[in-house]
Formats: sequence, structure tokens, C-alpha cells
Amino acid sequence: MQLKDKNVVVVGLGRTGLAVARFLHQQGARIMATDTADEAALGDTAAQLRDMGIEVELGAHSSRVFQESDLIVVSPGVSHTIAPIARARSRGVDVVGEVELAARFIRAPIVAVTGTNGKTTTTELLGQMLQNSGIRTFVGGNIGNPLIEYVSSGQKEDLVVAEISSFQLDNMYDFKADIAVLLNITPDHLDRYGYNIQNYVDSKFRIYKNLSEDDYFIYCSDDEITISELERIVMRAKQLEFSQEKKVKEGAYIENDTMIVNVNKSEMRVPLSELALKGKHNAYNSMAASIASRILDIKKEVIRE
Ligand code: UMA
Repeated sequence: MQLKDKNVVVVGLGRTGLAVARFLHQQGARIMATDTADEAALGDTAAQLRDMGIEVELGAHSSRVFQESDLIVVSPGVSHTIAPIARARSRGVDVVGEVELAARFIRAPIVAVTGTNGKTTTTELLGQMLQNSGIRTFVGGNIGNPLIEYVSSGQKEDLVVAEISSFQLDNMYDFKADIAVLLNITPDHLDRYGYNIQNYVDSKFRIYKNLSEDDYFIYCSDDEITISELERIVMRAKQLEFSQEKKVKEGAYIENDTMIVNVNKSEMRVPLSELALKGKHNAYNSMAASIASRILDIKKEVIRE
């Protein structure tokens, strides 16, 4: 993707917006940055942007800023439905979130972790398993460090593990994970979704949209919303499930207080008492991270550790 001399608007100037602006500046784009907050609320961000020669608009998102744009990059905290963004999209302008933009420059395989609860824990756990196995792994996303920072840094890791929120998914189109993990879905952030749970479910399920037959979709088969949605869609990826209520053919389940992970016809068993993270929810998180690790051929001893 060529960004040099493109007119790009950065919407929202929190951690994501600043990181996006730095990246675009590095790429030689012509940048306009806009945030509804005032100067004081943004700390020294506006000053940092101006030092890079970037025009900053504060207190509103005026139409003027969006007029000549070739690309608009939206922060997760900014709704994808606000008027100036909707208008630009209807004019055919490319409107993307920071994760979508970053993914266009990431060459390493991506494991994307989403779900209402447990995303951060699972992302960290999986990142730790991979790093301990010697795989050079960047861990980022909603967890706190935007993926675009990884792209700007020029780092080239073997793998990226990304925590992805529904807000980020709303502005993701071509993003494709190699392994997607959907932990669970319960009503959350409904104010951003017109108080309609289906809009939130649709957002979460954007994670599967570009998965191919060679990719993996890991999900919790105890989660009613996930199961009923899976019945409605066509999933091309290989599916692996995890459950605490029943034995599963491929994936992970609990039997006699032991977590059993069965991937590629190879089984590993870990007594629940040995899991570092205690409790039912963490058992789910451990199952999801272990399945992803086994798909990536991480040794059982490393996962167990
Ligand atoms: N803003 C506008 N216009 C609007 C709305 C907001 O300009 O219409 C501005 C605000 O004035 C503010 C800026 O946008 O200055 C904030 O942007 P942001 O909320 O996207 O904040 P960031 O600092 O960029 O943090 C975001 C994520 N925040 C949200 O999703 C709300 C962080 O997730 C994430 O760690 C970070 O990017 C790096 O990727 C936080 C979060 O609460 C932890 N996530 C939710 C969750 O986990 O449930 C989804």
C-alpha cells in the first residue's frame, strides 16, 4: 500500500491516533489529525503532532478536514457510524481502523484473539507460550500497544498475537488472521451497537470473514450465542472447539478435573490443579491458548510450563 503524498485523516488522537500519525508521517503521507477533545485533555499529543508538521483540529470533526481525503484511519474509541465518517464512506473514501491499516503491512502470520471476556489473559498466555518456545512473537492490539507501532518499528517477528476488540473489528475489511480465537460473546458495549445485540455479534464475527480453508477458527462450544451464529454462517476455516460441558473431537475439554487438549491426533493432559490461572473462566482461556499453541506445533512441555 502506497501512502506517500496521500491525504490521510487520523480520527481520534489517543494512543492509537498518535501511533498511526507517526507511521503515516514516516511513510510520507499528508496528514490531518482531528479529535473532539480540547488541547488540555490530550496532554502533549497535539504539540507532538504539530512538531511533525501535521495540521491538528480539536473540539470537533469538521467536514473541511475530510473533504480531500484519500484515506481515513479511525481510532477504536470513535464510532464507525459518526456522520463525517459515514459521509466519507458513502463518497467511496477508504475508511479503516488502525488494525486494518497495520495488517496491510504485516507479513508475519497473525493469531487474532477476540471475545467479550478473557481476551487480554488469553493473548498474554498465548504470547508467553510462543515466546517461551523460542518463536519471536509480537503481542499487541487492544491489550495496549497498537499493531501499527510494530509496523513503524520495522521489527520482523515470526508471529503476531493480537487482542482484537469489537471496536477494532468494526473498521476491519481485508484483515485475515491465520488463527482466529473467539472466546465468548455476552452483551457488552451495546451503546455503540444501537442497543442491538446482533450488531455486536456481527462485529465479533467479522473475525472469521476472510479465513480460508488453510486457517483455523477456535471457539467455545459452551457459548450459546457463538453456536447459534455458527449455524447461520458458512465457515471455510478448520474449526476447533473447547468446552467444559462435553467431550469434543478436536480441541479441548475437561474430564476428571483434567484439561485434555487434542489437536492433530495428539493429546495432552493437564490436571486443572496445575493450571497457573485458576477458576472456570481461566480454564477456558487456558484451553483456547493451548489449542492455538498446539496448532502452531508448540511442544507440550512448553505449554504445560
Ligand atoms: N474521540 C474523537 N471522536 C469521537 C470519539 C472519541 O475524537 O467520536 C477521541 C477522544 O477524544 C480521545 C480519542 O478519541 O482523545 C481516544 O481514542 P480511543 O478511545 O480509541 O483510545 P486509544 O488511547 O487509542 O485506545 C485504544 C483502545 N480504546 C478503546 O477501544 C476505547 C484501547 O483499548 C487500546 O488498548 C488501544 O487503542 C491500543 O490498541 C482500551 C479499551 O477499553 C483498553 N478497549 C475496550 C475493551 O477492552 O473492552 C474495547
